[in-house]
Amino acid sequence: MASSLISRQFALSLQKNLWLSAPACRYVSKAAPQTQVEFDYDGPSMKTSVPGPRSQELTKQLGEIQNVGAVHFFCNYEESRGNYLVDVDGNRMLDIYTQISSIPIGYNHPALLKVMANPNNLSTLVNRPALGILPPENFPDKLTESLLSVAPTGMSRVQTMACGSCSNENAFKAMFIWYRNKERGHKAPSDEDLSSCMINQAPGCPDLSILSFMGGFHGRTMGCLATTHSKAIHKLDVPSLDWPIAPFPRLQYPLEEFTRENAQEEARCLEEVEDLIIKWRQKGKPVAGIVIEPIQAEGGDNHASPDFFRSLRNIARKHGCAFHVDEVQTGGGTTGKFWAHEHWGMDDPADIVSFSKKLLTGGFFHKDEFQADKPYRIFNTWMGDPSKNLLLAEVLNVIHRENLLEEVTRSGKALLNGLYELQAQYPGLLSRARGQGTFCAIDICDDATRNDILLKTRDKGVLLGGCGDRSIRFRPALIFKEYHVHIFLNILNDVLAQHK
Ligand code: PSZ
Repeated sequence: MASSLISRQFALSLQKNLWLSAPACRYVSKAAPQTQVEFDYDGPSMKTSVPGPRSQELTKQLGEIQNVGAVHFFCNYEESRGNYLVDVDGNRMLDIYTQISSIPIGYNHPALLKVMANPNNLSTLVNRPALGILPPENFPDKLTESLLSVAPTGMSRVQTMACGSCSNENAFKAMFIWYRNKERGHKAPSDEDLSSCMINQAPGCPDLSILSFMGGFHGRTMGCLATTHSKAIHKLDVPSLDWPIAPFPRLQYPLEEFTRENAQEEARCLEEVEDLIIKWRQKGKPVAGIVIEPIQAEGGDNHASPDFFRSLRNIARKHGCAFHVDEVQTGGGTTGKFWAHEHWGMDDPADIVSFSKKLLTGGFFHKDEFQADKPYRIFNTWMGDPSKNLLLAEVLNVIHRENLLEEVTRSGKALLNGLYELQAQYPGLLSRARGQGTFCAIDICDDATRNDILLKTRDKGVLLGGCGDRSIRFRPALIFKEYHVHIFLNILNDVLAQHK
């Protein structure tokens, strides 16, 4: 009885989403400027403080089943539209966090609902294949239409995966396989290789390493976790690997005002990278690959200059290390270019680029030589999800049709300028405003104040996230326009004024 009720409710909600299209939304007139988001609401609307009573009730219920310590509140995804997330207590919040930076074009975008409602797509939604062995007929075409249309320079191959960690984990394996094949002169593995790997011993399981950066985040699975250095709570009690960790530049902002000091800091870090590569080779644990985020996200929105990345890429090449750029959080247009590494202006930016979040499917692009030499070496059951490729193809159409990268650049400028102004107004509270596109952040004087500001802005209808020790980060969808920036700045200003 209960299950039939749930499935009926589910069917009704699907129907409502697919066919009745957004009864509660406010459609702006067709004569409105192009930059309006047509399926958006017109502003936040708060009925209770957050979490409201219904959220609290549900948290208690879920608490009987799972750990709910991280749950902020429960959502009503049917009523959420565009830049606004609606919760189960009827609060409507301007969402500048977007499910940890993973909603590309807002909630319930009509173009995506249409893809879902198309009967031709039903079999892709219903039958999830084991893509590595039994892909559907349209799979090569769909990959070409979606991921390959945004392939980074020099890369025409892509492997899809289910999530960001899974993508990085497999990218690391691809780098190790590449490195060992190089060392073996592309000959077949020896019997000793094959027997020793079965008991986790060299030479089959070689002592190779991946160099990562302090403050980096690359996921929570065991291999990725060895390269994640953003918070102790992620790593505590989990055995790890003796891999080198280089310092990531700690720059001063605004970057234009501190070019000399920042160049010195970057040179210091690059020198350390080369030292570590040499040290680990001498230790018998050569560095097979270097992994880095274009902007360290979880670790506190730490930036580095295009010069830093160009030099780092050269160091990798010089020492025979693969260069893996983790664009899980920076990829998909939020910095004003589709990939953040495009800002470096390089012909050969990377060997591997991993993605997830805004790309809807996880995966990694790679150069031809990083394709594993044999099938089943980079493999798992699902290896992605074709329904996500369908949605991604449509997301890319919308980005293109609505010039969303230009829009991101425009609203990003308005956001950063607004943050600069607030920082000048509240020098004791705010500092280090920084960003690229709408991928922005600002520091608050301390952790407790940061958390207090996050709660107060949420109660006034703006959803933000923290990162690092005391930063607030901004991660809106690509349809976040200048007028959304102004709604947000006014609310933040009110919260800060009360704080003074
Ligand atoms: O607390 C967490 O587990 C979080 S909070 C934000 C993330 C994870 N980001 C995921 C992420 C990322 O930002 C970068 C640069 N690389 C890899 C990952 C891992 O992706 P998922 O979470 O999909 O496994």
